[in-house]
Amino acid sequence: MTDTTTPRGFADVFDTEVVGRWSAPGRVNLIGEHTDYNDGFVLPFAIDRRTTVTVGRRDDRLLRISSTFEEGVHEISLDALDPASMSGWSTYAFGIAWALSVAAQHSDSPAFAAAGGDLTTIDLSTARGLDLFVDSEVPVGAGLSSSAALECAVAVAFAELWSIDVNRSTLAAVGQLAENDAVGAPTGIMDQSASLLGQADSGVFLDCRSLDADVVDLGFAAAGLEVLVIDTNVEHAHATGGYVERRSSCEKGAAALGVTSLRDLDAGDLERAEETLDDETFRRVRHVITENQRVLDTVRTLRTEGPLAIGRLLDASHVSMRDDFEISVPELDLAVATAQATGALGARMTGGGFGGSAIALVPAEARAAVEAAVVAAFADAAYTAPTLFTVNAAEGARRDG
Ligand code: GAF
Repeated sequence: MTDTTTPRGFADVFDTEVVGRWSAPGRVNLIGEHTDYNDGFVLPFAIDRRTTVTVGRRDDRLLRISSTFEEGVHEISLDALDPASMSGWSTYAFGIAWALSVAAQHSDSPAFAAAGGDLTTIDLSTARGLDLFVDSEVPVGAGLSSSAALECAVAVAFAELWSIDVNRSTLAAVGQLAENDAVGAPTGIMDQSASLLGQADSGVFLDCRSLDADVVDLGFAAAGLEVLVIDTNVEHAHATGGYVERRSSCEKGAAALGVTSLRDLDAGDLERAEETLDDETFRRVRHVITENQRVLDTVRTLRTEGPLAIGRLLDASHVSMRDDFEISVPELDLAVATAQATGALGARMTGGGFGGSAIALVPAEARAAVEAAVVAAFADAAYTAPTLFTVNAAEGARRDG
């Protein structure tokens, strides 16, 4: 009799020999939302939920991929890497191979230029094909970057197996290129950077213009704090609607104010922005300006006073996203307000918005009460039950075996 509880594995699908296993984490953004594509600051951390890819080497030029979450095998030839012929979830993996193959043509793009390195050394012309089997603990659609986790696990596997010698910022830029031009989502570079550069118990403080990344000790456990994720189970998407619109509002605001990007503005420009822009664009711009400042304030506060003092910055970030950037939804607002009212030091939605997850920074002894209150509030409002779990800051992409 078949044991239906055993998940499918590499050997159920492929007959090549396994040469290794690589994994990459999802991320929680502690603070700094919609600032990455404005050349601004972000402070995400990699989480202890990972996507793993088990790899076998082939003798031909095919990339084949399968997973625990969907039966069947997707395949593409390394001689015909073209986003137009990619579809579905495998685009995140095949898109990385495509982005590596065209990276040198993008060497002048701001991300590749900032990342540095010689992209002409990337040569897939003699690379052998691979069989890839994916398993993931990162929930899809929860705003925790399941797509970046897959991209980055595959990217580090490809880099090692195809002897591509580039730094991790360059791999993040490769991931962003795949997401933008193969998947079609005009996202920034935060998620791939967090997944590639994360370290245990630390945040990744990234300047998205220079790509300078600094490790910031979060010190949550030592302060008796936990990060509670409240996944609203309202699914979000980046390739459509609101995300795209917010990005164009920011570009419009920057152009009207005569700067390359909103990063070039600070609180001293708010009055001029209000006089120059229509009300909606002004509020989008104000979010980005104030959010950049909150990232800087959070990093400074973590380094001086410690994590017990950052709650009000998380709360203020949520208000800005709710009222100025307008990317929250009632379920996220309820999760945040309930957590704040029942013991969280601070709470905010995390990620692109329009659904997905909120995070709450809670004293360990208050966690059960916060969880119970959030579940009850969702039931009272007749919302779909949320999924709650805690996360720790974890190591970025790596070889596991
Ligand atoms: C999504 C995007 F992928 C990121 O690049 C970032 O813009 C984020 O939304 C909002 O901060 O996760």
